[in-house]
Amino acid sequence: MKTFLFTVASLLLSLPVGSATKVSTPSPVQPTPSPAQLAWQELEYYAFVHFGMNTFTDHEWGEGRAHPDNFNPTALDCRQWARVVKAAGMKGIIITAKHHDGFCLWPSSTTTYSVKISKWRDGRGDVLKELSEACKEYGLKFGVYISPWDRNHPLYGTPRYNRVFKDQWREVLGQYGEVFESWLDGANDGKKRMVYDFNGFFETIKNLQPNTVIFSDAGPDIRWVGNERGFAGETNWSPRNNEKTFPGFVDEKTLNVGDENGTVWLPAECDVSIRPGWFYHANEDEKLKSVEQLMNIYYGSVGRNANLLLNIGVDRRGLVNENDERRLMEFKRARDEALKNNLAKGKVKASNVRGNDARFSAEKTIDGKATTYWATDDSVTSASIELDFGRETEFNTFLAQESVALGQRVKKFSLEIWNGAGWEIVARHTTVGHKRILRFNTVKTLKLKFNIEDAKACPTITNIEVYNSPSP
Ligand code: FUL
Repeated sequence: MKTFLFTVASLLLSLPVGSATKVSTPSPVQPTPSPAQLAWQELEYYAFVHFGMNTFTDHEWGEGRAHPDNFNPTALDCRQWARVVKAAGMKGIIITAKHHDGFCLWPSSTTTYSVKISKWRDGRGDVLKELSEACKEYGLKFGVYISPWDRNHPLYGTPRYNRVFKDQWREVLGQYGEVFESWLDGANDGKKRMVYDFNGFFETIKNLQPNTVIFSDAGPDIRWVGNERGFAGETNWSPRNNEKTFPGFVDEKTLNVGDENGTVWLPAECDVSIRPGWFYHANEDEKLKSVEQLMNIYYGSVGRNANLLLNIGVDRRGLVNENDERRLMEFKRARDEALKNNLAKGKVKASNVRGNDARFSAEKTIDGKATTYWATDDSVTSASIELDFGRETEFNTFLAQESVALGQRVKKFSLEIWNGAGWEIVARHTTVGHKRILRFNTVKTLKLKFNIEDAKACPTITNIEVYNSPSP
């Protein structure tokens, strides 16, 4: 009996109290991102550049018959692209190294249809070399899109073309330094249909650059979001059931939302053009998306657990067009203004803290550190944190982030404000993921409550922010 009491007493004494305890970190919820996928998610916003023969023939889908001499930028300057992109707050550039017309922007040995045969710089020009060097200089990531559909190559439509396509990846991934994202679609010819060796393509790519992330409609690393409007689903899971999908799979409904119980980590990327078309057309100079549209796109992509790949116009001079530059900078200013003054300061407490351990306290959501997070006990999958501003505070924007290295967990959450007598609901939604941003009519309150109403496992919230944006 004595021994029993002693055991109980020592058990009680060893119960977690304050920061002295050693509760374990939460186990990951599968699937989880690879280090390359995690690093990719941090980029959030980067540029797509469609530039090539179509720029000079005023086409969107060239047929691969325009003479190579048509490609002749008068003042190509990739450092100008990099300067603009950097100033716009974007983290990298993905270039159409080859679009469907088959024209290669690098001197390829796999085709007779490339810069090598054009009169531009007497056939000695190499856009990829110039761009990759400019990206390095400006601290930007460099990425490439090579279209599998090739309307020029004589072997297209035969199995031998698969080798050509792999060789194109070998050339591009082998000579220009690190490629952060390898982008391809499943585009195919209506008549000369190809059976693409996608697995072989992916293997070739990964052998050359193990850290690149491969984008396609079906991954293997990044999935298409299912539309070219720039919007992920309100619910957006990075996990995905990918067995039945393939590059060329275009089911917006499922691509847009992912799968709550998906077996692979396959986060979404939103590709959208600042102009109506992907390539530069002078007659679209007045048709760029407005700042308001771009802000909606930003909240609909980065604000919904996706990355934003915004396409900009490089014109026939080989420069980012003035109209695009101006709009990009206006968009940057609007974003900076909207998310300038983080009001998430004050006293924060949680309904449950994992093992009562300070390492997992509610404060971790407002400490500005990406490595720390608030977590609950394993048995707790609905919990809330309460932020007391200390004075009446007006806001219209709320941002939350999960520590997705441990898997995406939150299934349902809500936001409430204190109205003096009770809690009033402001918003109720589903997923959070890497980043979730909510906008609502301006409210004024002393405190807010972020409720995780349901989660796959104990929530791990790394960050919350609150803003009073001038243009919600
Ligand atoms: C699609 C292409 O068909 C369009 O021309 C554009 O390049 C877009 C980004 O991808 O698959």
